[in-house]
Amino acid sequence: MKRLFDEHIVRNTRSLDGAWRIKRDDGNVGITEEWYKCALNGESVTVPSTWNTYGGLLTYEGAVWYEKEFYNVGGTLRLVFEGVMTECDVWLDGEHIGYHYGGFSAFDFIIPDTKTGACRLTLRVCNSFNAKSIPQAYVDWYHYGGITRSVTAEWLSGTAILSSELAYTLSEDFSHAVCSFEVELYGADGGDDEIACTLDGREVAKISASIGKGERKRVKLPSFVLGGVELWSPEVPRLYCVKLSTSTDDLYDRTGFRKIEIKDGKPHLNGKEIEFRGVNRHEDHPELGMAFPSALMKRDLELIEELGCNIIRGSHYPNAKEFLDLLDERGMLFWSEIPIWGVGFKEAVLADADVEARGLTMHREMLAQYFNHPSIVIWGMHNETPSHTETVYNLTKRYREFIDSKDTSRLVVFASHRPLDDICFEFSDIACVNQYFGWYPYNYADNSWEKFLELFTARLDELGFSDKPIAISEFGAAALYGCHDGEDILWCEEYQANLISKCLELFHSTPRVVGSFIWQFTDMRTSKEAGLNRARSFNNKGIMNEYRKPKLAYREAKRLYNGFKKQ
Ligand code: ADA
Repeated sequence: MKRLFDEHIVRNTRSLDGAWRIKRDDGNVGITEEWYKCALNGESVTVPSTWNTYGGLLTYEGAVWYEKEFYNVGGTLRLVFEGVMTECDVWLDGEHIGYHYGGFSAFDFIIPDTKTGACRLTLRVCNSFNAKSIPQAYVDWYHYGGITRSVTAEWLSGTAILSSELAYTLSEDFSHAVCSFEVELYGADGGDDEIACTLDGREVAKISASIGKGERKRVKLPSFVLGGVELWSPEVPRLYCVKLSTSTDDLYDRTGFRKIEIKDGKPHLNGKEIEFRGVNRHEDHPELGMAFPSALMKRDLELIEELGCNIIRGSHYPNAKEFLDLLDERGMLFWSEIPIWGVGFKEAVLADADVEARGLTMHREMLAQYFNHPSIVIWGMHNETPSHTETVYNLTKRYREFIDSKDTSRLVVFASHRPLDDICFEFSDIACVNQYFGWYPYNYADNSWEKFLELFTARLDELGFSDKPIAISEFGAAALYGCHDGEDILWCEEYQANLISKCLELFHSTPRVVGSFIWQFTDMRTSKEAGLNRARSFNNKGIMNEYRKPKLAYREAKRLYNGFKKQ
């Protein structure tokens, strides 16, 4: 995995990033013509990337085949894909080894008893949409395709450690934590071994385990008490180094101890009330799409820190692990969600059992892969669905039950665009609403935000949720970078800046509102479906343009957010 530290020192790993070859499959004939059986002789590209970066493929939707040769040292080979958009089949030397759906989560395949020597890895990657896709074709981001995140080959031996999750409960005074690790093991050779765990170099747990060859199983290590806990917080993002090892393998990770909860109707972090000063961010670059370059992740984070934010909403899908590592290091909070997004998800789509199951798998993958990141304080279940219907009520209930069965250490929410008839708020720790008064509809001069907040608060109280905090998970207006005119002129920087500053002042001074998430950090390319209402086919509600040049709204939000920080 591409992280900000090495996950393995003992395990033999090799990055498969770099040169690959691709061949587009316009007629979708690759499988029937068995393209996986021999070399594709396609054109060279660099992975990770989106194919939309390459000539002639900017708007291509369908299947593209990828191929790479590498030296296999033999034995148990594990292939780890951190993100392939959106679905893919994988072959090794012409043998089908697996399929994965979902563009934003990592997956792996383990192939035992492989031969030593040069081998050929082939992928059929497809970004088409159908009635069961997550997301649906109607999204407000671009339809990218390709191997968008890193690929790694690993060779496993003995008892290998595939993943680990640390669950902990902090004492009331936060001085100590009762901790337990659950690890996922793989029997590359099978047999007995000891799994040991250290935190910052100090051994904290050990267990013996037997595993069969080819078996994948989860094991809980004995729980232990960690005294003198140094908390992770935005001010002091203290991280602990986790090392898990067997006699033949190792896995490094980092974690931090913190407590997020709602108390007396307000979010509290480590016992202290916290106001969320947030921004929505797409992991998107104007030239490179969702294969977002590492070097620019840090730049984005610095710009968001300067803005005075303490939280980012990863709208609308799990972000690269590397970005989460950065947030862990710098004390930035994060809301992570799956791409069940808006308009495309009509009630009938969400009523489909396959779609619901797919969403559940995405939740399962997100929770498992991001479990140890202290920066993630919120899991998001969905965004702007028909949450006034029983279908979505039942779906939300099941998703919430699932998340609660895996992790009770974070807040769980969804973002509603129909707060006045939504029936799902009981499943959300914060009532999160997306509203665009001042843009759709264009009526912010008549105090619609103030009126809305009154109505919404009254509705929550009536429903018996008088203790439920409100967050404005999206609000904003579009402005074309460099377009200047009066404050009442739509699409101008002045209009956007004025709207955002009025909103921030209002939300900050409304006691029931505990956070605001500006829509959005930067402009970004959008889909054909959404593009009709979007100048340049971009969502222009960024407070910076797509090249991270500040609009007036960035400066206004920076002034206000940094001011709120001091209060
Ligand atoms: C919705 C949606 C965002 C974006 C926004 C907009 O609230 O959740 O992804 O599309 O609208 O710009 O209209």
